[in-house]
Amino acid sequence: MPGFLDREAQLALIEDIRGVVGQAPLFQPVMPRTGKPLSVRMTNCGPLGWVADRAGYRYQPQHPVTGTRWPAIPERLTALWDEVGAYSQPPEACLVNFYEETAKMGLHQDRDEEDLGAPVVSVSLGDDCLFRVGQTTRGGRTVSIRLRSGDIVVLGGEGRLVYHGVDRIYPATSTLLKNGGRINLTLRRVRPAAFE
Ligand SMILES: O=C(O)CCC(=O)C(=O)O
Ligand SMILES: [Mn+2]
Repeated sequence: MPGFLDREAQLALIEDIRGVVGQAPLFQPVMPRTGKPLSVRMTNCGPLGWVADRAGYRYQPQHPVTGTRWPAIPERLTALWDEVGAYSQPPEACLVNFYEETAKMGLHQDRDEEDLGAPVVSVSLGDDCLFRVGQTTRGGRTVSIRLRSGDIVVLGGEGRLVYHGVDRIYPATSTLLKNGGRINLTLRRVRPAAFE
């Protein structure tokens, strides 16, 4: 959904995320086994947060470095989930990815969630990126889309398990973040409703 959030809404979200990062600082995730750092830094808000370390990829209630619980998902984001996610259960995790100029994210599926019936709602803020979307199996045809600040992508329904990734950031294409870079937020439902 190109241009879904206007400038004012984007700035309000940045303020919210500043609050989250103040309580749950960005950490450097690493690849399971190899320990190779991912190029993004991340944090989370919500009852659960996605983490990556030598032991694997998973959702957990605590920040991996500080050991404290993740801060709550800001109301503006739960409202956005209600508006565009249209799912019966609230989101449980909001992953915050911070991309510096040279960061990227390889093609992958989002499938660490137990409830794959729920969509993933993704918000782009700051510099543009080249986003790539493929098929539900690895190696299929892909299309590239330039995502701009304020765009929303919903991975849901038949598209819930498509491969996707970020090939590059276009530095200095947005003035939203004082020091540049790109922030991506993904709202996720992790557990089936029975676990509420
Ligand atoms: O940065 C993006 O647009 C995508 C992020 C993503 O795919 C993820 O965090 O799983
Ligand atoms: Mn993803």
